[in-house]
Amino acid sequence: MSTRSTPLRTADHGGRTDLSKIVGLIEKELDAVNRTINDRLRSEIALINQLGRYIVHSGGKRLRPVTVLLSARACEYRGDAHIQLATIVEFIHTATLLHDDVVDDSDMRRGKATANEVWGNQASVLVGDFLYSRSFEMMVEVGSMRVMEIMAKTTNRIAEGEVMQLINCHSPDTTEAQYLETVRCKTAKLFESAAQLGAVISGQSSAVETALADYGLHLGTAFQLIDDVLDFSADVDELGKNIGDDLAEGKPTLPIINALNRGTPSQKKLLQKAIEKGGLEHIDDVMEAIESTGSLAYTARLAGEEAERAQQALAIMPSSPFKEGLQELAVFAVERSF
Ligand code: GRG
Repeated sequence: MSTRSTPLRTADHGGRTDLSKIVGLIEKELDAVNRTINDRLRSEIALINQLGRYIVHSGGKRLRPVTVLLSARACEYRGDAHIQLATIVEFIHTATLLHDDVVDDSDMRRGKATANEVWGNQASVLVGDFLYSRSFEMMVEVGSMRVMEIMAKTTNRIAEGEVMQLINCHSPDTTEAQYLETVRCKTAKLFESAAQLGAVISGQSSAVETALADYGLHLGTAFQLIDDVLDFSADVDELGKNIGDDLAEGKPTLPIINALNRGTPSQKKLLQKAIEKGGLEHIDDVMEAIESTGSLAYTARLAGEEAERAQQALAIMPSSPFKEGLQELAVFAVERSF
C-alpha cells in the first residue's frame, strides 16, 4: 500500500524507496559494523553466543546503525568511532527487542520464531541484559562523557515509554497525545540519539546537533506510526510478524484511537470492548471500523507529516550524498512495507 500523502522530497527513482540504495552509501562502514557486532557479541557462555547470534543475524534492517553512519558522514566525520557507536545503538535496539518479545509474549519476529519461543523467557531477558551491558562497556571505550550522557538518558526514556505503553494497555481512554508521547519514548528516542551521535563525535555546533536530533525524533515517530499501520495491513510474510498483534494484546495504537474518536456509537462500543479484552475475536468488525473511519490513512498522513519535519530539520546541513541518504531514509520510513 502507499502510505504517504504529504509531498516528501524523493529522489528520481519515482517508486518505492530502495533501502539498498541508501545502504549503498555507507556499505563498507555497515560491513565494519556487522564485523564489530560479531566480534563484540562473543562471550565464554555458549548460550549468549547462540541466542545472540540468532537474534542479530535474523534479518533486521539495521536502520539505527545506518542512521548513525549517515549522520556522521553528513557531518564530514573522519574517524572510526561511528562504527563503534552504530554497533552500540544496534545492541541496545536488539536488547529492547528481546525484552519486548518477552513482555508481549510474541512468538514471531523477522519471519522466525522469537528467541523466547526457542530458548524461553529467562534466557531471552538475560541475553538482552548482556547486550545492553555490553553496549555500555563499549561506550566507555569511546571515552566521551557526552555520548554516555545521551545514551544513558536514551535507554531510560525507552524503558519509560515501555512502562507508559503497559499502563495504556487495555485502556480505550488512551488519548492520541498519550499515544504519541509513548511512541516518542519507546521508539523515536533511539533514532533521535542515533542521528545526534553523528554530530556529537564530529564536534559539530549545538545547532547542527539539535537539527540532527530533531531529524531522528521525527524519523522515529514516522517509523513507529507506519509500524502501527502495518500491524493492521501488512503482508505477514513481508512484515515477518503476526498481523493484528497490537490489537490482540489490547494495545490502543493510533488506528484504533482514531476509529474510537470518529466511529459510530456501535463502532465505539465494539472498539472499546476489543481493547479492554484484547484478542482477535471481532477482528473483521474492528477492521471495518478502522477502514470506514479512514484511520489507517489518518495514521499514515501523520507519519508523512513527521517524515516531512525530519527532512526539514536537515535544512541546516550542507549538500552531500549522505544528507540525501538521510532524506531518503525518511521517505523509506513511510513507504516501507516491512
Ligand atoms: C533494554 C533499554 C532496554 C529497555 C527495555 C522492552 C523495552 C524496554 C523496550 C521496547 C521498545 C520497542 C521494542 C519498541 C518498538 C520499536 C520497533 C518498532 C522495533 C522494530 O524495529 P525494526 O523494524 O526492527 O527496525 P528490525 O527487525 O528491522 O531490526
